[in-house]
Amino acid sequence: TQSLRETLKEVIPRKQEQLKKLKLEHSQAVVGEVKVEHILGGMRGLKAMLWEASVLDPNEGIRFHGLSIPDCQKVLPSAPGGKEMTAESMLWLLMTGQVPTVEQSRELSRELAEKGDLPAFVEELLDSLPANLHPMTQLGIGVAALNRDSKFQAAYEKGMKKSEYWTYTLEDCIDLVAKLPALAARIYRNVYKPGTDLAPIDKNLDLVGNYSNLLGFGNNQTLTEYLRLYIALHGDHEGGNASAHTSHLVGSTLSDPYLSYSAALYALAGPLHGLANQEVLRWQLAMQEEIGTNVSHDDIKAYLWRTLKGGQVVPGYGHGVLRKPDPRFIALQEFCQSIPELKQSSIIQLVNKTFEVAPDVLKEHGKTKNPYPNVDATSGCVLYHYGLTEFKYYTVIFGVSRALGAVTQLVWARALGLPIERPKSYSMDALEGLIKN
Ligand code: FCX
Repeated sequence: TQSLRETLKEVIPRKQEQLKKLKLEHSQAVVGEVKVEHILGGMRGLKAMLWEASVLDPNEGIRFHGLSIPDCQKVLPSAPGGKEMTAESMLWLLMTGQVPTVEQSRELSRELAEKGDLPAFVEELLDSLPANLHPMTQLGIGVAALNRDSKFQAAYEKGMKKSEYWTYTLEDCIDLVAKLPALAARIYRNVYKPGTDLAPIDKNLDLVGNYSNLLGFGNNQTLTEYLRLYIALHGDHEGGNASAHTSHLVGSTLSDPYLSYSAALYALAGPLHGLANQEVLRWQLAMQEEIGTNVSHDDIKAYLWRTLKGGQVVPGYGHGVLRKPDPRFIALQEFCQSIPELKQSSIIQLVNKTFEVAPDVLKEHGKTKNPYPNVDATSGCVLYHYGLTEFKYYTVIFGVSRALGAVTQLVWARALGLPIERPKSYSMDALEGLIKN
């Protein structure tokens, strides 16, 4: 069977040709206009980036190389004994645009497991960090430190050809994805379970199977399957979101994949982005504390208004691009509904009930362009139900996942020879000058 590297070697020349043709024949074609609102409004909606692995439709949600989430759930290989798509199947799809065979995805699992151990100095570095340093800060530090062994950086120093950039980038990307479970689980152990042993990486397990095992939840098949789905689903959400864009921007300077992804993690750590899943749980638990578990729709409505009138956002609702309920939210909710135990869970029921009320309240509030839930509205509640209750840790799981899309883009950006990013900025005076002219 063809390996990931062999498949990419076949796919890349075709894409390089496509890019050449686009440049040659359409460089001057107009696909949109730049308005002052784009410059003042966080570039929302501005068509300004090339991103191969996925495209986000405001109404349908994300598609990975054209495949919707339900499509992926049907065609992407699962782990032995499981039903949900694995992280490595998703990585393969994102990287190559092709659905891997079961054998290909297992082969990738094996490679990742073989490369999964951390260098001793990174273990020592993580162990030296204070337990009250946010887990996301720790993850970024750990990922950045892995760049001591960057193959891209070493080859760059020796002087490699531009055409070789992507091959070394790919090696770093595989190493990085492989080491994320050990890194993320060590942080969990150090912060929340000090003194306990970490399981060794099992060479026969998939990436998320190992991650779950290292976290101490390996015996919980339902949680492990949920994590597989969660991590595959969060893998990529086109290029303009803050974490993906950060990784791409930093990578465009030819910083290696470790430094690029470390930077992305600090964008993900913001409460308007990935940290929202921690915030959702904090907010739902505060609601439960204040109004109890057996709540009516009116109780939730009143609580939502208190949040909004307090000048806060409702975490887990709204989106920069999406204008309908997030299909990732729906897929995770369907997972909960398919497991009787989860259906009965008070926190999952509360998330559901909030979904029944919040869109109307947000519509009445009248500010957000999207009153519907995003993925963060539900992603933490299953973790919480099964005893992974340390919600400051939740964004780390998102961080393990988002690497799949970010590293894919790093490989493609180097394969396509994309340049260093350098958009033009203006002061308000200069902008007024532009408007007058
Ligand atoms: N609750 C209250 N107000 C909201 C809101 C929400 N959930 N979502 C948006 N608004 C407000 C905005 O704050 C803005 O107010 P302003 O005009 O006073 O500044 C107004 O509505 C217009 O914002 P809008 O254009 O709809 O949304 P943006 O593209 O600016 O922002 C995010 C998108 C996601 C940042 C925004 O909806 C939000 O803050 N949501 C809550 C946090 C969250 O769930 N983030 C996770 C998003 C995502 F899935 C992820 O990255 O993980």
